[in-house]
Amino acid sequence: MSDIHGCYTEYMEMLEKIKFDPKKDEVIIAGDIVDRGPENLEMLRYMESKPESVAFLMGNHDYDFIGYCRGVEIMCDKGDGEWCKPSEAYLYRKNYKPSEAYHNKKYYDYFSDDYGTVKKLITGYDELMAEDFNHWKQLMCEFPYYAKRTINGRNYIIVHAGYIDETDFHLDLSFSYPRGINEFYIWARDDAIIYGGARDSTIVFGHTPTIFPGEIFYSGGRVWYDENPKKNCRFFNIDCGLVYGKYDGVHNANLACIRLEDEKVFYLYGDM
Ligand SMILES: [Mn+2]
Repeated sequence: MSDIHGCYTEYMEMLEKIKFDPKKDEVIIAGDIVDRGPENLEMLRYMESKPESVAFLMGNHDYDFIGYCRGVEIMCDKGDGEWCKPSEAYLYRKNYKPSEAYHNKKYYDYFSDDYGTVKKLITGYDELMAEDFNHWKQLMCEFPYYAKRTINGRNYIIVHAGYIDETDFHLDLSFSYPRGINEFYIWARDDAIIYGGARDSTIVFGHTPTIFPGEIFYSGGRVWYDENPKKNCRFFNIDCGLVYGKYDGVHNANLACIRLEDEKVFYLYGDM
């Protein structure tokens, strides 16, 4: 699965649907567990619980969230080696009055929080401590950028946005991804299939939802598939844009789960 984006309930419904058994099965979440959706804390607590036989991979939203967590730490630093509570940080900072709390944009100078996730966490859950954000940061820093599995003789590479071999990561690509190949793994769009892939492999990725007409991966909210015969490489884009349908009303959005043994795709909505 990929791109859960704070849709914990739907994620759990999918685990039910596929009858996930951690004693026999493995679930790989191909990045982006937070942002956009409503249940970010539930996803973060789930990650913290280190669920058996569940692998988390790095997504661009997880990567950014690491930075936001660092921002919370800085915001909460009282300067005496202690952290204040995030919800009370304004009390400890010069030039901030309680009335300026969360609604004051200056308060957020410490991190960008592009999707308001941190703001919702801090304002919605008074019990959260700076230590929680520190812990999430540490756990997410450990997320690998891709996973490789060989199943029934097929080589699968699971990654958030796109996979590329280091030998194919040319100089001109480094202008698009100046921070290096890890940036390709979590940010690639069309490049995922134009330059990406790997010989004799199947790439399973998400990141760009298949629900927006006109985009290269458009597939009407179904899993998108293509092949590169030159590399004997196959591509599955499994991000069917769940969060856009659930909370932005986009038609045909879905959560997909691909079972690699037989490449059967399970959809949360509809049974196609
Ligand atoms: Mn993404």
